[in-house]
Amino acid sequence: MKNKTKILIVISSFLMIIILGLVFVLLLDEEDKKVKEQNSTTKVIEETYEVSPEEANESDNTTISEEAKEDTSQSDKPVYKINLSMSKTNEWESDGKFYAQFDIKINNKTSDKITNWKVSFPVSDSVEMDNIWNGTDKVSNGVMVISSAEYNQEISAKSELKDVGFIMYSTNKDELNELSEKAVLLIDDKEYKELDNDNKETSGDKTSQASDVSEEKNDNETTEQTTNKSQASKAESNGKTPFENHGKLSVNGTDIVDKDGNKFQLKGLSTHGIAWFPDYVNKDAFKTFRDDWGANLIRLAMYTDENMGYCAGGDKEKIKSLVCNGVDYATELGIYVIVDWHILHDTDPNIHIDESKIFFEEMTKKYSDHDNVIYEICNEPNGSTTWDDVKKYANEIIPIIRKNCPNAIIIVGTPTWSQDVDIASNSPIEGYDNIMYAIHFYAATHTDNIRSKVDEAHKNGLPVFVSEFSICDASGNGAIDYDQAEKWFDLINKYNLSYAAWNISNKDETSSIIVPACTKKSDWTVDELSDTGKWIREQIKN
Ligand code: IDC
Repeated sequence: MKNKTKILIVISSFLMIIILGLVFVLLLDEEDKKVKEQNSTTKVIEETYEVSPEEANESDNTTISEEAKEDTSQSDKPVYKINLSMSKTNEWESDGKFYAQFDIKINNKTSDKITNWKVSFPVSDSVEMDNIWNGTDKVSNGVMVISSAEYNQEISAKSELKDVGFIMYSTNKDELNELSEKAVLLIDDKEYKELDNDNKETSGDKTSQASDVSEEKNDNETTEQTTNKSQASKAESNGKTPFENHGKLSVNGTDIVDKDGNKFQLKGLSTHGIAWFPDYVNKDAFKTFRDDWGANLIRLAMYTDENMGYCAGGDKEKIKSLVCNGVDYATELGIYVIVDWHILHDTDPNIHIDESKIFFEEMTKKYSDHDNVIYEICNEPNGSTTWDDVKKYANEIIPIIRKNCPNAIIIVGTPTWSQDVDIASNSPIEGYDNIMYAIHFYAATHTDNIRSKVDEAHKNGLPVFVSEFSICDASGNGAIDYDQAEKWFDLINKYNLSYAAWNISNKDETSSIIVPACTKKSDWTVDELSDTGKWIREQIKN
């Protein structure tokens, strides 16, 4: 019995040890879990503090920004091929004023680059701009217009412009909240409305909205096409563009002839200085001249020496890109275009000959396959500049152009503000085809004595081009002389002279074809044309 008792005691003690061991292991496990949990909490806390205070603020901003995006209901906006998103990314209050920060993004989904973008929205007097980056702001007549900075005017095909932003403040918080909804994208100064059909397969309400919108697009397209068709038929009677009908031009005797050898007359308008009036270099303006005026020519006047001209401190790249845009628009519209090296104040073209060489080398290389481009190498030699001086210059510039464009028409300016075609006709430039000579007139100043120079030149077989004229006096201002203007046009038509009227702008001077009060940059009604504009339109139309 004693032994049995001993065995029982040993067994129960053994069991007790096992049980105690198990309890101990369980307790340890619990403890371990707690420690692990504690560790992981610490880790979360550590991770939280791994974010720097600035970054923490940014993430706060992100939260605000998401709310703000909802707040601005970007998602309800139609999606365009070039889509604007202006969203409020932050807001705060300070000194009793409400501040809001906005981001502008422009997504260019098209295959064309954008060169003139603006964003506009109405503002009341209570809203002020505090700060803007990567853009410029201007308020006029209660409309805020945000334009590009110098370096982000261009948005390449299939790319998005970001990083433009601004902060505005107001005492009226509601107005700030509504700005995004009211923002409109302007491309080439016209509200952009071409919808992106590929984006209509979105969810929920958006789908129905998008399909509504896409119907709207179809309507728009129909209108646009009708307009295009009727406008194209106005361009030339068979519905084709001037270039489609007449192609590469050349000079035959005193005439310009087209690809089929038929006499041809170029009729159109000259810009004012493109650096001063850049907004008129736009496709819709050129289209208006082609379709509403019946013009087949645009002259791009690039001043070389006047106030911030190309060789006088102007932004060369910017000015050059205006020339290139102008050439591109004219080409797309099937019209002819003159690239004009507009000397004036710099009386002798030899003064800037080095820059002229570089310019024409670059332009003719770029447009070597463009048969619609004409090069005018010196607008108006004047002062003591002689025809020999001009010939010396021309004989250096023409070979540069000829290397890239063996047949392009070249217009050479003549002394005395391009009046001395008679002198040129006695000693024309030799060794090249397709050279023409500029005659310029301002009808209230230049009358019979200058017309007789044209008669003389014509008699001598000189091909003359009226690459600039107006019907007021030689200052570009003063009264119109309709009688003299009629006489000039009799001569123009008698000799089948091609011409470009000075000038496409609304500057407050008689020669501007648009009235000063009109700020439209295309699609002008007759009422928006100055007296000069109205008269010249009639000449071109006939
Ligand atoms: C004039 C412009 C005027 C501008 C001035 C600059 O009309 O707004 O301030 O140039 O000097 C020309 C020139 C042409 C002149 C025009 C009228 O080719 O540049 O434009 N003109 O003066 N030759 C004769 C007249």
